[in-house]
This record gives sequence, C-alpha cells and structure tokens, in this order.
Amino acid sequence: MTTTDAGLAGSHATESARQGSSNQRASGAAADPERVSAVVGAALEGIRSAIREHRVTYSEFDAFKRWLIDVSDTGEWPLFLDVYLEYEVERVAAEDQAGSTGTILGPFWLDDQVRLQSPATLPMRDDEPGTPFVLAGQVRSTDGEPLAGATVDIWHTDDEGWYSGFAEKPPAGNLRGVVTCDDDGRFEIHTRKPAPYTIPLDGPTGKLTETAGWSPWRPAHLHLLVSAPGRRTVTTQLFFTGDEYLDSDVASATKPELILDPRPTGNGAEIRSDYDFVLETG
Ligand code: MBD
Ligand code: FE
Repeated sequence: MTTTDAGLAGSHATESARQGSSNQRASGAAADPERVSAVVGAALEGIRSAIREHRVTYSEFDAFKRWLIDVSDTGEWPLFLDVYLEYEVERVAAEDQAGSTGTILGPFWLDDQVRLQSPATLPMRDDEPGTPFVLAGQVRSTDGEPLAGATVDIWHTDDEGWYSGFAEKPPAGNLRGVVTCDDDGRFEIHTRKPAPYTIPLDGPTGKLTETAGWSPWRPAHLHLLVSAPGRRTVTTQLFFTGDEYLDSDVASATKPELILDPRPTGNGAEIRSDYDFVLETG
C-alpha cells in the first residue's frame, strides 16, 4: 500500500467515525462520572501497571507520545481501535443478543451505497478480477418467519485486498451495495471472492504491529449489516474455509459459525455459499 493509500484509508474512516453513524449498536454515551472513573481508571491502571512491570524508560514514554500523535495525524484511530479493541466490545455486546452470530464492524463501512433488488450483482469493473462468488440465503425472525423487505448491506475488498473508498485503485462504490431481499426474505448476491487483507504497513498501526512481531493480516472476509424493520441489525462478517489467516486474524474477529465453505456452481469458475440470517426483535 502506498502512503497516499494509507492516508486516504485513515482520514475517510476518521470522518465517518466523527459522525458516530457507523456504530450500529450505539445506545447512549458514557457520561456518568462513576462509570467514567471506573472504566477510564481501570484502563489507565492497566497502562501504569505495564510501566511498572516492564520498567518503561523516558525514551520509551517519549516514543509512545510520538506514536499517539502520529495515529491522530494519519487518521488511523478508527483503524487502530477497530483492529485491537473492537472485538472485546463486540463480545460484551453479544452476551445478551439473540439471532445470528455477529462480529466487529471495522473501519471501512460507508453509508449511502447503491441500493439493489435481489438477485443482485454488486457494482464492479468490467474486468473485475477474482473468482465469481454468489452468496445466497434467507433472512428470518427468531420465530422462523421470513422477513420480507430485509436488507443486506455488504462490502468487501477486491481480489487484491483493496476497499473502495479507502484505496486509490478501486472506483467509488466498487463491491459495495445494499440489497433488498424478496418477499420471502431471500437474497442472492453476485460478486467476487475477496482476498486476505493486510492493514496498512506504512502507518503507525502497521508499524506497531510489525515492530511487535505480530501478523498484520486479516483472513479474506465479507462484511454484512443485515436489517429488517423492527429488528436489531446484525453486524457480521463471513470468512472462507482454508484461509491461511483464519487463526491469526489481527482483528481477532473470526468465529467458527462465520466460516463459509463455497461450492462450484458449474457455471465456469463460479462458487456459491448459502447462509441464512436470524434477526431478533429490536
Ligand atoms: C478491516 O478490513 C477490517 O474489517 C477490520 C475490522 C479492521 C481493519 C481492516
Ligand atoms: Fe474488513
């Protein structure tokens, strides 16, 4: 990834995070003094205890300050936070959720993408590289009723691991769309299989990751927001069996229930997975 790409990635995610509209689960900000004291106090004590335990020096403290300023300057706060902390927030939220298994949203969702009726083909270039891939399924309530009018908002990288809107190469809106299901809650989405993704390596998040000797990779994944009127939106991702990064996702977002095993359709190189979603009352 070039420096320009990293800058683009960071600043765009920062703008959507600033508006706070990308967090589908937001319900009130934590302004209660007791809670701020408990949560922020515990977080700070975690850092202080790392300083004591590891005898952190002034030159390391200075490097930490410079790194934090760099995260801010490059617009990588959404990236850093969604890679290293969001999964814990998601696990806490999931404890009292019913319906389909969710996982983290991540920093690359964009509002206002093209609306399509199922069966749909996501916007793509004439020569869009990658294996043709079909994701099909049904959206139902926890009682098993099909949810007519459900929508599947889907976004993913291209075959080179780039997200449209966050990298220079793919055109705006590429491999993103909001698909409305049929009257039976069914959807069929034609796209390309995404590729594994590495977080930008030239920014502070990537540099920290490399310096620590951690893998910067995410397994190939589809992002989905599955919604229906009166239902809680499921924020999830789907992965692919056999992916070499399933057990070392830098964002710790994989779950066994979220792994697809696509099969050939017989139509050229095309492969297909069927995956249903269940939405609880919201
Ligand atoms: C991604 O593509 C992503 O999904 C997350 C959660 C973090 C960084 C990049
Ligand atoms: Fe992603």
